[in-house]
This record gives sequence, structure tokens and C-alpha cells, in this order.
Amino acid sequence: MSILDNRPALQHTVGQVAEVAGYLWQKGWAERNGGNITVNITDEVDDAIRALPPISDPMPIGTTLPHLRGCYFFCKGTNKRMRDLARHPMENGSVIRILDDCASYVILADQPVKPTSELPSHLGVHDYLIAKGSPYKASLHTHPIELVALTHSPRWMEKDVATRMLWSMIPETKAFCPRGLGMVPYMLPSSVELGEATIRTIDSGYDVVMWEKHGVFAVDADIMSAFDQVDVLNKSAQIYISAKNMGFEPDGMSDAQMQEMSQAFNLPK
Ligand code: 2HA
Ligand code: ZN
Repeated sequence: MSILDNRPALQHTVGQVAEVAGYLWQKGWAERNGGNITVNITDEVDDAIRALPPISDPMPIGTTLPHLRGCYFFCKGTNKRMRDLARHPMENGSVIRILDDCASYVILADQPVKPTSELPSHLGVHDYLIAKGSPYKASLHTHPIELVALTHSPRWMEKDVATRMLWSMIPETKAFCPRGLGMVPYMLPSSVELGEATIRTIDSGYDVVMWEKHGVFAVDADIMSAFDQVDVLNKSAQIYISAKNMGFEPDGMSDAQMQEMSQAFNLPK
């Protein structure tokens, strides 16, 4: 028995999470337990799920998030591997319900898998998205090799310097990641400060946020779209590095070519 049985919408959402988890592993972005995924599944929850008894005691989130009362999330489990989540999503992740105090949660199904160590920052972002009226339901943290490598030079940590370079490597990057790459200076993984800086950076207009010398945090309508944004950005970083490996600094598309692209695709300047 699984909470997914006879629930095609929920099955589709969790299936997408499993598919993306597999891609993260194949790309080498998810060593050991690296990375996290949380998806707000509240819209896919029916009365029978609402009536389910919890399979865990209430556990503190570590912070109070007023917009999450009665929300439901699918979360990767703490210390679980993406490559295992890909094959067995309900053994390496779980469905949780946020309790009425907005400061604690219970696990509902299928097994008492404790959610990600980054739960406070992931849920903090979801709380922010709901408060904003955003249609975004998914958040993704992963360790894309070439994007992380870029952040080891302060040159690329300056606001929008990496964004301009990445957009100019191949026309599709700006089309499919039109908000660019926000930058957050190095902070301790799982820290409250890192969570808060991530929300501030998303609020300043980015869907994808770079954590210096660590990884990315991306939000979008669903987990596949969040993955796609990171994938196109990292592809551009790979093209840049390939050109450098051939012994030259790539020209990048010209300003005129970028402008023509932005007009053709109706993108912000
Ligand atoms: O959950 O990647 O930053 C594993 C991580 C934390
Ligand atoms: Zn990480």
C-alpha cells in the first residue's frame, strides 16, 4: 500500500521527482546524499489524505512559517541518496503535513523517513512563495559541477556578471532562464542565514540562486522546470569552460545578438 495508489496526480508529481533525482545522479551533481528536493503537494491532497493518522510524533521545523498551516509536502529524506530516490521515491522521501502551530510537522506516508536537513530553508522558501501568491510549487538544491567551479573566483560572484556570460554562450539560455543567476556569498550549509539570504535573492527577482562554493537553489512551477533552468545554466558554464580548455576566452554572443534574442522571445532586457 502506498499513498500514491489510485492518485494519478500525486503519482505524477512524485514520479517527476524520481525522474529528476535520476538526472541529478547521472550528471554527477548528487554525490552521496548531496542535494534536496521539496514539492508543495497541497493541491493534490484529497479528504482521505487529510484524514490520515500521522506515522510520526510532531517534530519541530525550527522556525515558524505562518503561510504553511495545513500544507503538505513531498520531501527527500535526510541522508538519503538521489540515486536511491530515483528508483524508490517512497522509501527515500516522505509526505509531511504542517501542523496548525506552523512550527512543526508530522510524517504521513509511506514510511517514517525524516525530511531533508535543509527543511527549514526549503520550507522558508515555500512560505515566501505562498505569501507572494506565486504559482511555484517546487524547490531544488543540487551541486552542478561547472556552476560551482565558477564561484571559486570572486569575478563571477559580482552581481549579474556570471548571468551575462552564461546568457551569451548559447541563445537558449536567456530564453529558458530569463531571470538569470542570483549570487549568495558562502554561508554554512543548513544555516538559518543561508535560508534567509536565499529568500532575499529570490525576492530580488531570481528563480535560480547560486550558493558560493556549494551549489544552486532553484524554484519553479514543478520540479522538472526547476531542473531545466539549472540544466541550461550549467550547459552554458560547460561551453565557457570548453572554450577555455581549447585555449581561448570565448567571445560570447554580441550585445546586438542578445538584444535581438530578447526581442524575439519577449524577454526582459
Ligand atoms: O542535503 O546538499 O547542502 C545535502 C546537501 C546540503
Ligand atoms: Zn548541498
